[in-house]
Parts: sequence; structure tokens; C-alpha cells
Amino acid sequence: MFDPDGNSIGSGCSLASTNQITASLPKDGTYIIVAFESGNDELVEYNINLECLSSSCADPIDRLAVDFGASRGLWDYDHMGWDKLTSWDPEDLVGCREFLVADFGTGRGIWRHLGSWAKLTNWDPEQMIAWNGKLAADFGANGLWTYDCTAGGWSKLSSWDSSHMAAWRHRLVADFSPPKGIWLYDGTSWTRLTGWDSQDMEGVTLIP
Ligand SMILES: [Ca+2]
Ligand SMILES: [Ca+2]
Ligand SMILES: [Ca+2]
Repeated sequence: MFDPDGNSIGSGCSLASTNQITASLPKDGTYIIVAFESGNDELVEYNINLECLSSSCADPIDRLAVDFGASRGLWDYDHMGWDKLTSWDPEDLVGCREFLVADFGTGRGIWRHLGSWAKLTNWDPEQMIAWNGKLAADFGANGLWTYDCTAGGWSKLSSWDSSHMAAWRHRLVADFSPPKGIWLYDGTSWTRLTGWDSQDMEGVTLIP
């Protein structure tokens, strides 16, 4: 299988059923997102801002998910109107690949939604963020784990309890508080950036 420039991207890819984002690949120092149009084998690509780089692209799935609290539950709005997704009250919401992921707190854990709900774990995260096609979740004393939103399955990245996480392109940054400090995970290994304590951090990519 090849990308639009004729570069081999290996044989491990499978066609998605419909307008599904299937892979993100490094290209020219930046990340692109590769997707297959529905109904044919055309390979299309988007940049990191989901702008189309091919002659035509499927529309990214675009949803506004709104937490209306314990009395009204979780709804989404998709330009056409409102849909009630559940009467449960989420503590946090994250988009991961084509899934909406919700933390429903103690006793309910993390679920993902695409047409219907599927439970990812009973554990209640203290924080979760989308990172590199995965969900990164801070489970406190149970450590920092990721869920692969394409292939499924959890992986433990650290047994430490993070106080804050940020996604910075393909890198994951976690503040484990002094004396451990802030560490950067590049997908393979951890590197310590500083022992200083942060109040907030944000991975920013500036597009000139
Ligand atoms: Ca809530
Ligand atoms: Ca929680
Ligand atoms: Ca924590």
C-alpha cells in the first residue's frame, strides 16, 4: 500500500468500512492523518488540522458533545439537532479517533460512543486526554495508562500518579510533581524535562 506520493506505508493497513480515519503517519516532519473514502479504495489525507490535502476528502466527524449534568445527562449536537446519548452525568469528555470518550466516574468508569456505548474500563480516571490516536488516562495510584482507540486494548505507561498531562503532537507530557518533575514520552521512552512543579501546561503547535 502506498501514500499519495508513492511512498510505501507497509501492508499492515486494512480498509475501513465508512469514512473512517485509520492511521496517522509522519510525513515531512509533520503528522498527517490518512483516511479511506467510503465505497472505494481512494486514499485521502488530512493535515493535523483536518484540512484536506487530497483532491477530495470525506468530512471529518464533527460533533458538539454537551454535559448537562445529573438531571439532564449527556447530549450531542451535529448541525441537524440534538441527540440524547445517555442520562448519566460525565465527569470529563474527550474525542479519540472517531469515538466520543466519557469518564462517568466512580462505579461506572470510562466508556466510548459511536452509535452505541462500549465500556473501556471500570476504573475512574483523575484526568484523561487524547494523544496520538490514543486515550491517555491518569488512574491515580494505579498509574498512567493508554487505550488504543483504533486497535483497542490498554497499555501501562507508568506506575507513577501524574498531577497533569498534556499532548504535544505525537508526544505525551506528564507532570508527576516534585521531586519527580515533568517527563516527556515520545511513544517509546520517557525523558525527564525538569524537576520544577507546573501549575498548567499545554502543547501548542503554531501554524504560520
Ligand atoms: Ca458533568
Ligand atoms: Ca473521574
Ligand atoms: Ca493523578
